[in-house]
Amino acid sequence: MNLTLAAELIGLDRIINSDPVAITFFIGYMAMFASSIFFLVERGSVDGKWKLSLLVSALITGIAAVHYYYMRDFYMQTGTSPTAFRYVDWTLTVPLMCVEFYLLTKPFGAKGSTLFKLILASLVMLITGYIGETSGIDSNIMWGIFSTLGYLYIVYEVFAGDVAKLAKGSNSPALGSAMFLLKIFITLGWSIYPLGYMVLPGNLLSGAFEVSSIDLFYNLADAINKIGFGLVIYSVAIAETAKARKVVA
Ligand SMILES: *C/C=C(C)/C=C/C=C(C)/C=C/C1=C(C)CCCC1(C)C
Repeated sequence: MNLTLAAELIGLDRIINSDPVAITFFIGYMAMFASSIFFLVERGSVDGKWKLSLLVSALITGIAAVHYYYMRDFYMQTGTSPTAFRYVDWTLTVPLMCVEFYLLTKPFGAKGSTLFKLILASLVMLITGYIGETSGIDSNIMWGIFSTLGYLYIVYEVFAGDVAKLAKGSNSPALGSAMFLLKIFITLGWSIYPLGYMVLPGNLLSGAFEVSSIDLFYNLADAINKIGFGLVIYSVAIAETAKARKVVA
């Protein structure tokens, strides 16, 4: 068997030559995988309480990497969006991102109830989003609106609710600048998802792109949000660790 034929059989040819969606699944997988290793190894260079934050970052990208592995296969074999895998991934990783907010603000008094509210809102956002993506052309705008309410609640918590108040009261410049960046992720980075959703048939942007390009939006957004979010937390952890060590020395 020659090499080209072999490459065609396992779909590599399509990944490399002709299908941008397949390429982003492939790159997404590698990037998430590499990020997990990075966060796990770097756990060793930060102080105690930050180790848990970096572990959660590694879990977020690690869970995504496993899902990307399967999503890529599913997409290669069927040419359709791996919607169920996608939502299982998000249902695990978005609550973990809420845990990151909780861990960041916990030293300044964050309570379990704040975490509970954030996770509840993210579940509302994702369950209604999944129903919207699978229920067809007539009702996906309605479910999209319900989902957006969950999303806006998270934005509210981070900008003006408990999370915002605790961060403001902390007097930690490192936490202040991390919160500034995380707010950009939550508003700009996360808004790529509803934009992708609006490309679905029957929705507000349908026809503007091919239906398969919904995965292009989601893959791009996942890479930005999961890896970027982790890097922001990594940078606070490094800055705070250096500060604590200087005080000791
Ligand atoms: C790592 C995965 C992340 C950060 C996923 C975030 C997903 C969203 C912010 C999805 C939001 C949606 C809406 C606001 C309305 C339409 C349906 C969704 C689920 C795509």
